[in-house]
Amino acid sequence: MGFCPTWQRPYLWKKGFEMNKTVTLQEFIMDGQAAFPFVSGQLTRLLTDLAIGAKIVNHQVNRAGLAGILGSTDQVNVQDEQQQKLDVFADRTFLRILSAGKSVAGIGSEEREDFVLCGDEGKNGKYVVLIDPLDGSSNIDVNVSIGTIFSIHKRTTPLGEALTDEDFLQPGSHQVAAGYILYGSSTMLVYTTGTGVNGFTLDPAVGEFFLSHPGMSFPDHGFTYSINDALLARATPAVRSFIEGCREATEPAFRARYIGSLVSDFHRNLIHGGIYLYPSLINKPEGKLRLQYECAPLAFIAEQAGGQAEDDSGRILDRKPEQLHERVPFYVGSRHLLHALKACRQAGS
Ligand code: AHM
Ligand code: MG
Repeated sequence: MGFCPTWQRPYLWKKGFEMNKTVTLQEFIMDGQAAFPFVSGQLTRLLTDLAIGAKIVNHQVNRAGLAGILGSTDQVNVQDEQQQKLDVFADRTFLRILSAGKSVAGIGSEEREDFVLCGDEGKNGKYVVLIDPLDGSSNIDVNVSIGTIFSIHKRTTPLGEALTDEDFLQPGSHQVAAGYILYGSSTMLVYTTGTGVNGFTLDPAVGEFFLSHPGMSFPDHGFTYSINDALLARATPAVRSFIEGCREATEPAFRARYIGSLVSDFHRNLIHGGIYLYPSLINKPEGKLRLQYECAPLAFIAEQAGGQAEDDSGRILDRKPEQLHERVPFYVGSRHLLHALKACRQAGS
């Protein structure tokens, strides 16, 4: 252990919380407010609103089959993908709740072509949110875990002025917070404000998130790789050689695990150790995943948990987006596996 002491010592322990005490997400956020430079009252409000949105979306996800709202709408989103009904619901829910608070100036959603300004044309809120309201939505019809991913930046234009594109096109390294909600066998909210990663599990009986995974970190060694195998023939030689290496390893042997739902695949790898890859492809060099809505927030969490996240040329968090819906190849997970992938790249394989 020991290369990143901050995330080894979860915030609660530093503050002297009793770890046998039940801690709600709200308590945790409130307590953090005073301790960190960016955790002002507005960020507290914003994180609280995201948790409220999570509970509402979770309720709909759980009752989707019963309510007859499974399946697709006939609309196509900005990425030319067919939208699912729950995508629409999640998008509207998060936008409604976040716009109603006073802390958000503007929101970019994976489901919307352009960003949305909140309040008085975005002049007042301190933060900008980028959100994938329901990732992995092609899995909804088959009852597979899905997720929400969010990224929070401080606005760059001064308060009182209208937001510009630049507020939404900041590199991931400027994020003040990022997180995801996993609608799985349990519903979890995992987030970071740059001082480690903490996970909270929803108790559906009382409708409250409780701290269940303090100080999350990638295990030092992980032996799971997650990639859509059908894409491999079109992936780069480095990725093919890396996967070949994983397949050949025997001491210990690797496991291949791919749910096809990014939040679920990332979460499993964070707990057990592993690597997720969505590579650049011969006919699609930019890959599939969106820098702003998926890769940058998960990269922030990964680094805070002692892991690593890269595209084909370097650190995801250093990449400055040129457009809102930019796509990037994405490799994220345990450090030693990212190092091995880099070695394949450097070997020119
Ligand atoms: P989405 O944002 O349209 O849901 O797409 C993102 C999803 C990820 O959750 C998942 O890892 C990936 O797409 C799966 O893609 P593929 O089916 O090409 O393997
Ligand atoms: Mg998505």
